[in-house]
Amino acid sequence: MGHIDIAYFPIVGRGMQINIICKMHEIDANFLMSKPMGEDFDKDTQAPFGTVPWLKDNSNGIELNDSLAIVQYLVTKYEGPLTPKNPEKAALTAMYWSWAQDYYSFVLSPFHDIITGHNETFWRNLRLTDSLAEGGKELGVSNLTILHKKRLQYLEDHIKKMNLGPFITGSECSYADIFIYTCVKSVQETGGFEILREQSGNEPFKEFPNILKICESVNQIPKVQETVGSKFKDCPV
Ligand SMILES: N[C@@H](CCC(=O)N[C@@H](CS)C(=O)NCC(=O)O)C(=O)O
Repeated sequence: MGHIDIAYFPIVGRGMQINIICKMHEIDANFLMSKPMGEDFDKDTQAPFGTVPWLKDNSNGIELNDSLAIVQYLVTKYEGPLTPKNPEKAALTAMYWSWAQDYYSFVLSPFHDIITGHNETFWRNLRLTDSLAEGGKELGVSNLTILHKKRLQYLEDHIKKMNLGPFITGSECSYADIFIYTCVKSVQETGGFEILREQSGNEPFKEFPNILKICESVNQIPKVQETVGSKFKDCPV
């Protein structure tokens, strides 16, 4: 058992990037599956904010309950290829991570509610993204598809204008690249996101070649390949 405990769900979500980061930094973590999708951990009673991902480093007792805090802690405390080389890279990485976090929160997460049939208003209101409130599923999917394109277009235009590559902060992969990659791949490959693929002629990133190029650079990293295996195809979302 590793000295770091990390709890998440058996989905890509906000968890797979943490698995990849641990692999790339050779961090020996013990991955727990939280209720209601697993039995190792109860996010409602054990995580301070009732969400996952959650981390506890048993070497010093620190407990973290936010994905950005978790990845920043891991790459700072356990140095490796994803550790930012200077304050400028650190700030840019956090900014691009937050782009992915917003895309996840406002597009992918509400899609999850539609895919999994999560209809409780209170659950959706917690996310401030009650896309099912008016018009039901069909309008919800259509609105979220528009939002998906809008959010991606900003990143695409920015990459082009700033001539960024092969990774989002330059020549080296950052933890932001990993999150952008897991978001894109989950839309491209997981069973649940067929709903969005169908809306976009099976090519949800057709208009975003520069984003796809960054994902391809991440995909070439052997430890990324080793971690993901067939998980994108196996996970529901
Ligand atoms: N800002 C938080 C958001 C955490 C979050 O909403 N996690 C979701 C899973 S990706 C969750 O725990 N949902 C279950 C719930 O809210 O009860 C982070 O990035 O860690």
